[in-house]
Amino acid sequence: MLRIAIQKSGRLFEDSVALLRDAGISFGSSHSRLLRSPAVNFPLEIIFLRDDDIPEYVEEGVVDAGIVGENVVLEKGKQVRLVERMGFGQCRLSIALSKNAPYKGIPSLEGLRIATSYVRILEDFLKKNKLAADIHEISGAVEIAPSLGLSDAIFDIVGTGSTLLANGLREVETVLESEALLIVNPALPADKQEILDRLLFRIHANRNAKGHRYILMNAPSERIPEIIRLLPGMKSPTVLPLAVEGWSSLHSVVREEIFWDVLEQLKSAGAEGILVVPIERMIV
Ligand code: PRT
Ligand code: ZN
Repeated sequence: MLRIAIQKSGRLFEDSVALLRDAGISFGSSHSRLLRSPAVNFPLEIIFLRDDDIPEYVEEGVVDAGIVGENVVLEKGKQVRLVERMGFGQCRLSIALSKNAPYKGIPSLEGLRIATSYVRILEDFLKKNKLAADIHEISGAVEIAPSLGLSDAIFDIVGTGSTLLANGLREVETVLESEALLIVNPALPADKQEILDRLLFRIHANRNAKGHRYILMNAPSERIPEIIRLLPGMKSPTVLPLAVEGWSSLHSVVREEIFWDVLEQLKSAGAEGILVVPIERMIV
């Protein structure tokens, strides 16, 4: 059985639950009062924790794996193995100044008082840039520190940036681009690794499916070679004869990012009745 920790409530909760459910894993109600929930159809137990505790629990082997923001993983500095970037929970850790404060690049930060709850990451950044600054550790509502006269700058998580704006602050340096990570205990035994691999297989099948579309079209048979050149599919496309003489049906898989471009080119190449359908699961 693999024990995986996810955030109990908060910004990563819903995406983490959706990821497991989309992988076909059923578990009991994920009500916030519940602290653990065994999966009914997969050897997995879900433990609901505060995100700050997840790296330590994973390091100590209290849980085998966890889904948590990279910002938290780096700040806690625990010994964990990174398995996968999850593609959700994106944010950045940035330095912000009062909107009217002068800023001429990183040297302008020298000697400033910076309020943050991310002391370790900020110290690493300052050290790398050979800067001395006065770090004030505070645990919440960091954005109001400059207006209270507590600090000259802040170092905090930024999502859309509207909280900074609302507090009269201006983002001047991005120190870290973060997203949710899947981390595991570095000494994961082989039987648990096997379960993790099964889980990853499902997660990848879903991710691949989301990034691709299945495309079907009809075209005059003499146009097929040209159309095939336009389709960078998984292997070569499927070509089937239509009941009408001289026409074929062609099926392929196209990457999400390029399918609009490909559609236009297919149309100019003589394709008709083009259908684009979502793919539910895709194993490559
Ligand atoms: O209770 P628990 O300790 O588990 O939760 P928490 O309150 O510590 O964390 P939570 O749920 O707020 O965030 C969990 C994780 O989501 C963070 O560790 C980040 O990895 C990620 N994340 C993504 C964010 C944001 N986006 C984000 N915008 N975490 C916090 N914010 C804050 C930001 O600091 C600002 O105060 O949200 C506010 C709004 O941001 P703007 O820039 O969109 O205005
Ligand atoms: Zn937290």
